[in-house]
Amino acid sequence: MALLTALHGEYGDTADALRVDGRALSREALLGAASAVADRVAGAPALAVLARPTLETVVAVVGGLLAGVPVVPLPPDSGPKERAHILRDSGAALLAHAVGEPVPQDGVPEGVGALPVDPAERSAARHAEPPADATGFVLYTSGTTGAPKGAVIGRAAIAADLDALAAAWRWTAEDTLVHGLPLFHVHGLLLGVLGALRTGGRLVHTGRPTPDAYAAAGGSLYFGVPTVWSRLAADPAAAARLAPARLLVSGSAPLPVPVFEKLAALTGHAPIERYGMTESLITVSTRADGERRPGSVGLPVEGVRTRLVGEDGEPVPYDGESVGELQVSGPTLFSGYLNRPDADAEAWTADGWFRTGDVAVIGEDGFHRIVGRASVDLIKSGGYRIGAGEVEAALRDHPAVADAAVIGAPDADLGQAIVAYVVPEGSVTGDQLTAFVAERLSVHKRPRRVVLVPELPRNALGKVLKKQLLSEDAGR
Ligand code: MLC
Ligand code: AMP
Repeated sequence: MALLTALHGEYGDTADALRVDGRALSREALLGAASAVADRVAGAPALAVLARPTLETVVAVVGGLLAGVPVVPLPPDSGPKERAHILRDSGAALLAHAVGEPVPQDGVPEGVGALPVDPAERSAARHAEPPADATGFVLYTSGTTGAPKGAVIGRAAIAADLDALAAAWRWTAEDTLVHGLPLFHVHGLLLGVLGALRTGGRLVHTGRPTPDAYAAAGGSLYFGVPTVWSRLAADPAAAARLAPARLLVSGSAPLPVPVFEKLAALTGHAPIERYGMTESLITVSTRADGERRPGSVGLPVEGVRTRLVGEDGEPVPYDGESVGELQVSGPTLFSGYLNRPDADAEAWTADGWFRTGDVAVIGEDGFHRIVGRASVDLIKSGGYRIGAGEVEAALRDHPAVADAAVIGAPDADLGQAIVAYVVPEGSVTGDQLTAFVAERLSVHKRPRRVVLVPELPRNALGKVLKKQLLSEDAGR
């Protein structure tokens, strides 16, 4: 069966089946434009896509998928260092971008050719469906240290996850999905674009996920990260305009209970909360036809199994109180990290389960509650996953930085905000350091605050005491 079922005429068509930031395409037009991309990329080792929130990005991604070429979404604001790593590590031969749009020069290795994408182009060629076990994407995601790792995601995993979510959320061709999330992650791209192209409903991508844009979009199904929902809950007039919708879905970070409650009161819809990871796709969710409990992510989706494991390696009871590491298995899991056998060895258990690194509680009724991350060094800010180590390494590249430690400080808007504690050597300001990081890494990895200190608290082994830094920071 095709991955993007709806592209092949199964659910009919409309002139605005797909709308991104105000520009629309029918599914037939998307198929023609994406086939033109597929004609040009067929046989390439991988296709990188400069993933701005545009129609061109969707056309390029679908083109890569039609051709059976692994797609590597490149965050459009990634600095040269991050860009070079992603392009080199993935082995991408081509970088797709909107025709007429400037392509970054820095950090694009020699031999990576630019591929201008024009949504007005059409090709009548029809590419044979690649095998289900072929790679769909290599998605770069942060670990606690080092450069981002490429998670290799199979087409079958995507199909399995989308079908499981369609069942959990009763997501059908009747739905109009609305969101404005970035097109280089699981949430915005795999669920938010491919989901619509598999279930057959319309898609409205709002460019940015602002309360006004969501209010104006008139959808039935809305996706957002908690920051988006909390901004919407702070705008009662916009929130009230979501009342006619069918389902609001939150994920990518914990949805604070007060935001859940406010949203329910303003829109009349208790939001669905679901949990996932780049590596596992979405594995746990509350259901459209089930209880939507604030602070809980519900039950494993169809085909997925979960278990809780204690620090001693023993199973943790499902009593609603005992915490353990959440491990997952099932058809939605990724195939492994690209070029990183060391990371694979850490991530998988001997019996084939994936260690999420999240700490959770499971109740007697099977409902899952995510308590937090096992490591303070994996930060979620605005739903973006950011490794403290990567930001620290970027800061240490600055000649006036002797030492640096990055924490995720609790933040009402972003969940966590990146705060850098820096020991300077010579004269440097916080703003200069923030700008320095922004030149190297994606914008969302910039520290929101830089605190200059004479030294960092360390234990006898020389390890920075991040928990101490977090509590000191809270007192500032
Ligand atoms: C940002 N800005 C900064 C800054 N960081 N300025 C100074 N210093 C910094 N450190 C700038 C921005 O460039 C922007 O400028 C302005 O400040 C507002 O930025 P912001 O507060 O970040 O707001 P916004 O850009 O609106 O971002 C919030 C957000 C965004 C929620 C829209 O964080 C977002 O899109 N998050 C989604 C992440 C996501 O999709 N994660 C899914 C991962 S997949 P200007 O000039 O541009 O306005 C996954 C699996 C799963 O997790 O389970 O789903
Ligand atoms: P990413 O790889 O960007 O998809 O980030 C995955 C991480 O996001 C998970 O390991 C969790 O820490 C976090 N996450 C995703 N969804 C939720 C949720 N509903 N509640 C709490 N944390 C979540």
